[in-house]
Amino acid sequence: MRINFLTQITIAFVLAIVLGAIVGPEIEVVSPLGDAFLRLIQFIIAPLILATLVVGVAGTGDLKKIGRLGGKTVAYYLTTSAIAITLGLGMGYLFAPGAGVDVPAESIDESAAETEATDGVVDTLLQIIPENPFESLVQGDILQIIFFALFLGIGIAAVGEKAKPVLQFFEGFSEVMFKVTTFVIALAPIGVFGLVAPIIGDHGLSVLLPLFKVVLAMAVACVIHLVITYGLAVRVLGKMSPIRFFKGIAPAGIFAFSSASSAGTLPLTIKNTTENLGVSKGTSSFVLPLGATINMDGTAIYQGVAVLFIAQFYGIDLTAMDLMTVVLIATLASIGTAGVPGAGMIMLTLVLTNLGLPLEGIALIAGIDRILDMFRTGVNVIGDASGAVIVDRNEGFDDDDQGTTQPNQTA
Ligand code: DAS
Repeated sequence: MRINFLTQITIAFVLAIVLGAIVGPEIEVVSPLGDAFLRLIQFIIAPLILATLVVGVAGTGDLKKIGRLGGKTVAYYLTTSAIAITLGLGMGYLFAPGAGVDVPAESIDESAAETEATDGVVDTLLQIIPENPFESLVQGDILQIIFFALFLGIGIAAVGEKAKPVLQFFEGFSEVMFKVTTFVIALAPIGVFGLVAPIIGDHGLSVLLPLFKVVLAMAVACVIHLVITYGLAVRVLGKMSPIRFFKGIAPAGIFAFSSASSAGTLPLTIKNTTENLGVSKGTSSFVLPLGATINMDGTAIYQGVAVLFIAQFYGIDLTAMDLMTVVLIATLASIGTAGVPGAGMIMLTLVLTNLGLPLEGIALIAGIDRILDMFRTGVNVIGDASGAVIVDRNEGFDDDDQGTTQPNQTA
């Protein structure tokens, strides 16, 4: 009998709590299982981002022809993602899920707690430009890899036919990395057990209380983002009643919440936007796959809530520069997050690494990651659909009978 992933993770989480509470600090013996899982999710980040981002950008075809549409779509998606991460940080401060948990100082890895001295905004932004992209890949400098992938994708799209073999390589590589990601995520129950049990063994059951506040902070931030950000956007930019929008996209939203996979929901997202929201097939088949690849507002919210929870849990104060770094990285990271279950947790290691926060913090929320993933995927998918409505109402594509696409007039 095959136990589904959610049940597996739940069993692993409960088992870790029970055994951690019974055995106590000696349960530390299972921690290599957790360390191995953390290393696994770290190793797939660089190739995953490179592949999915190159395909996401280049896959939109000849940018010259649809530069304006692509630019508007990406601009809208990045704007809502930046709003989302700011919301997540705001709720993280409001609910302060990790505050007040007294973690003995010796359990903090001083080196991890040292956040790099920031040299100011200009230097931080300059650091994104890679001097040698292959060195960035070797070093795993994700922001430089994202920068490299964006330009590679644009270059492939601009060259067109001659670059087809390159695009095909990255499309194949992207599929391979999606598959490897699902293999790694399938090991999550073992990883969760190896990560959570030692924490309970060392700190006792009281460490679980903040988790309820994490879910609450996540849920409130998601509802605000859905109602305010998307409600206003479809009303003002999409000239559509928010009630009609949410009713029309509800089936895809519910499936996304249940499946925790944007990619898996994509066919239903396209069906709902074309049949219920009047978006043309030309626009939906351009904007939605792009959105499923680069637009992950729910994941961006999660990064904000999770980063603050972990920083508060370990008693690390984040500076304003750190918060700006989180917004930049989480917005860019949400571009490279694959639309598969658990991908957001993989991206969290990238944000934590860049901030110098302890990766062990992931263990604290790994056990409830699937619950958080349901919220973030639901928002991801509804955000993609809001982009399709807005782009279609402003400068979408009509499927006319010559098979070409003509921008349709504002409704
Ligand atoms: N589950 C991912 C998705 O399908 C999002 C995430 O893991 O953050 O959108």
